[in-house]
Amino acid sequence: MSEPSIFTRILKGEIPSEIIAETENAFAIRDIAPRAPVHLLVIPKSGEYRNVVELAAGDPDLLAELIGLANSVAAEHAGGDFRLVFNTGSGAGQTVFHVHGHVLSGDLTESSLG
Ligand code: DGP
Repeated sequence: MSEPSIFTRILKGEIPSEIIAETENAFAIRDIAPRAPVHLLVIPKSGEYRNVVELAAGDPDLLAELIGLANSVAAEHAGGDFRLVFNTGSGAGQTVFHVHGHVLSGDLTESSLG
């Protein structure tokens, strides 16, 4: 068994982070190092999928649930419009291998997820 991810530890309350919204199978938090005026993360509660490609292949309904959660947190925290980014692979800047989407909003001209 691999170690629980940082997001699993947040979900269990082992690492402090406010859960700002949740659905049956997913939750949302604020990114610890925001790179946009609004920078939230939407995360499946299960850490079994390492990236969005695995999630789409293994559980497309959960991917749809994640996108719905992104839409609702963007409506609540970002006025509606948002960018949804899934870094996929370390070469693309992924550092946590528990699939998560970055919900970005506000002035994005300076934002970079690299
Ligand atoms: P990525 O690079 O795509 O794997 O994004 C991982 C994100 O997770 C990164 O933007 C920072 C965020 N992050 C890492 N550790 C923590 C933490 O302990 N709390 C919160 N809220 N966010 C974290």
